[in-house]
Amino acid sequence: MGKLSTVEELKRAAIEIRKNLLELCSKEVIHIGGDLSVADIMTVLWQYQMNYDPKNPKEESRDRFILSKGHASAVTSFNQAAIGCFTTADVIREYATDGGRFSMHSCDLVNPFIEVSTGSLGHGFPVACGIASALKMKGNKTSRVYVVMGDGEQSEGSIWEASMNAVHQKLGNLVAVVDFNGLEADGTLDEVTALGDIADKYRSFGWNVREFNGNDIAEIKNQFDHLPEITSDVPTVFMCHTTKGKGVPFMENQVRWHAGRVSNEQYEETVKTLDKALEKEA
Ligand SMILES: Cc1ncc(C[n+]2csc(CCOP(=O)(O)OP(=O)(O)O)c2C)c(N)n1
Repeated sequence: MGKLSTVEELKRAAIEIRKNLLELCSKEVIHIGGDLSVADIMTVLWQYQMNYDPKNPKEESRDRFILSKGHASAVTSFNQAAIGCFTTADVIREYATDGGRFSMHSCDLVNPFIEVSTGSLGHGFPVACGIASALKMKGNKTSRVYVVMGDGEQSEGSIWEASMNAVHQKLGNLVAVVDFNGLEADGTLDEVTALGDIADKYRSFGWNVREFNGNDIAEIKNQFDHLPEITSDVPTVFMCHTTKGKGVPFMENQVRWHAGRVSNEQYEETVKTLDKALEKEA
């Protein structure tokens, strides 16, 4: 338990996260498609990149994490479990129970490892920009603010208002991640609200844009390794091309698996697939 350092370790950790997600998904409805698409990014972020002490979640020098696509709460919880915030068994036992710490959206009232409650799309990103701005004003030079968004979420107007302000405020301590899986809850991006070239939009607003495969652990790690200085003047956005449902063949690129629960047979089949993937990485 704790921080990992190599691509090989991180690849195995991401498969373990997927196994945990599927176990939970055999008991409860979760947003499995978008949890799986962002699983590799979240594994590298939580288990390698972030400066975060699970024993002291309010330490001033910590990195901040905001899940703007708040429905990906399960993949967040399992990664927080992996670094020791609580246990994986806690997440599975308490998920969606009355008063429990874990549910379909993350809540800061019951879970001290959540900076800000999210779930209403388009809200987490402006809050993250505000936190980054406040840290900068306070002269904090140790903390980055990481915020994870969906690509469908980019159709919220608040995203673009905040993205202009982040450049205006010179928030070099801000790292935004867009989980670009091409699907929303009800269809493809182009069917719901076509957004054109999202990366180009950020570029035109003055962001440092990095576009890469968000299911490639080595590439994700490489991009985190080469972030600009926290004290730089330009915010960074990772435009991560991913596959919704990644790692579970019958879920990949299927709108139907935005959210759901798997049958016992589907669960058994998936565990075999993921165990084979683990053997390959051994
Ligand atoms: C303001 C708001 N409108 C609608 C929803 C319902 N909703 C939950 S997830 C989702 C689709 C989001 O798509 P995307 O951002 O691409 O997430 P991903 O596909 O990665 O899960 C929608 C519309 C919401 N949570 N908030």
